[in-house]
Amino acid sequence: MFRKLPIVLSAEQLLERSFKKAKKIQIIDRSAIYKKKKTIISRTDSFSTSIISALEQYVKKFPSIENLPSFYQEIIDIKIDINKLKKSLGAVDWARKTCQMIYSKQSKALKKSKNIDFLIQKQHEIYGRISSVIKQIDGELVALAEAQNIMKKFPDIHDIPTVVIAGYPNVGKSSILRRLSSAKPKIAQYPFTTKEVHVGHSERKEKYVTKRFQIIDTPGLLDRPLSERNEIEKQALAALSNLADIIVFVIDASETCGYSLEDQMHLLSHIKKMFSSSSLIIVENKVDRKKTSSKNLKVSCETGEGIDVLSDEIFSHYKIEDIDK
Ligand SMILES: Nc1nc2c(ncn2[C@@H]2O[C@H](COP(=O)(O)OP(=O)(O)OP(=O)(O)O)[C@@H](O)[C@H]2O)c(=O)[nH]1
Ligand SMILES: [Mg+2]
Repeated sequence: MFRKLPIVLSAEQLLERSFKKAKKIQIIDRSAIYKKKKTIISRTDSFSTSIISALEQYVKKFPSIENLPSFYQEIIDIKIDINKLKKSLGAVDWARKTCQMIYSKQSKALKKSKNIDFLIQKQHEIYGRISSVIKQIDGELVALAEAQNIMKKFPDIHDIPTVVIAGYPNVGKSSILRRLSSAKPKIAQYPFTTKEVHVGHSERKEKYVTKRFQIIDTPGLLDRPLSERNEIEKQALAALSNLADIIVFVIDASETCGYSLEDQMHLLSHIKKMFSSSSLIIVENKVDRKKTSSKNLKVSCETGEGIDVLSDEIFSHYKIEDIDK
């Protein structure tokens, strides 16, 4: 969704690129004076318009945050300082307008004169004034490029039935996504391996209907108040609140994740209350290590036990009216 954002250059890069492009221009004319005059005008034209149009693209192609799906709005809010971003966009737009003004005013004077010294002087004036405007917004251009780099890495989320896998850190959420889809999230034996949301897909053809789910692996959540949650945990909550039709809550009863079953159950009761409109599937993972007598679904990502049953359970929640979503 954000992959096609234009590459935002720093002030120095933008000026260098525009100067280089302008320098290559050489106009041919039988009259030596006209040749010089036309070349100066053409180079000044090229320099100014390439800067103005780059600045225009940066602002125009930047997605309007208010019109984005709510999940992205929340993730942007977590990962990017929106006020700073708005300020940067405003500054870039101000620079575009200022450069446009400098260029239109001065280029009229250029076109009228035949005095080469005057033309060169005017050309340098335009170069100098535009360069100084661009240098003034260097910080904003860098901030915009940083914001875009973060956004380009956002997962591609679609408006289709969605399963969100959640639970304490290290309980096996990413292992479950790997088992249920072809996605390959990183798996490791330490908490907070997953630092952002990952997406996989699972589909089944049943008679004439293709049932397709988007499955989202989230970073681990600790059982603590929102005000104490870190940026990584907040992304999990953003996925749960904005995307989850079904929540697969993963428990590690073996406690090899490093967290007690009691704490995990406490988090579960919070999740139940917070996201009561989503369907909930409770899964005990790592049953190769410990199997409890609870009624929860039991799986092992190590041996594959129970994965088919989990998949059946997920697809049993598929609503036919969701097909057109
Ligand atoms: N024995 C056993 N180990 C498992 C099982 N599932 C996952 N693990 C191991 O548990 C550890 C954590 O697995 P992950 O899938 O990374 O867990 P996670 O919940 O995604 O972890 P975070 O991203 O850090 O929150 C890894 O060392 C896995 O190999 C299982 O069913 N049995
Ligand atoms: Mg993980």
